[in-house]
Amino acid sequence: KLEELGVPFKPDTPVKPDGVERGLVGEIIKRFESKGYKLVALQLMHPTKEQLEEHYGDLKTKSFFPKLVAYMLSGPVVGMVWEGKDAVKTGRKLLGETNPLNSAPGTIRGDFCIDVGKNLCHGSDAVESAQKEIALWFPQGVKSVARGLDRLIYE
Ligand code: RTP
Repeated sequence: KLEELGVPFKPDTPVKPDGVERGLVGEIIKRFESKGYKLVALQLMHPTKEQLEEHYGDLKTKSFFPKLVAYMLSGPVVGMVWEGKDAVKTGRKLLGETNPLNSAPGTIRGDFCIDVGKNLCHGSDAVESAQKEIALWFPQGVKSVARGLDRLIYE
């Protein structure tokens, strides 16, 4: 287990097409950096329909699924992996609620958007999903930058 190895959690946090289009990539990176997380992978990507159907597999039966996939295909996204203490749980706090109208000011969604269908960024909801999502979006592997943990852990 990663926790037993002392490896900090690593959520996968892509900036969605509206975030790239609106020039908010730097702002989103800044929020995670300012909090104290380390950026360990970053990539501008043009996702395929197949990758998105796998990424959002849990939502396949939802009525909004086709629109969600179409929106995620509408432009490039920026995939990121962040490393640090409790990064999944705290990372999602930095993002805010799924619906930006319920997101507190001070969160990314609370400060920059109003539509659930254009909510700027995704954050893995658990360490296990982060591992699956990192494997999906960064198949080349991600190298830890944590002190004393300089080794490939997602090969
Ligand atoms: P994400 O996976 O993108 O981080 O978002 P989340 O966990 O906060 O929310 P989830 O329930 O996994 O939904 C994934 C994305 O689907 C879109 N959505 N649209 N009622 C709707 O139209 C609706 N509900 C969800 C959102 O873009 C959400 O982030």
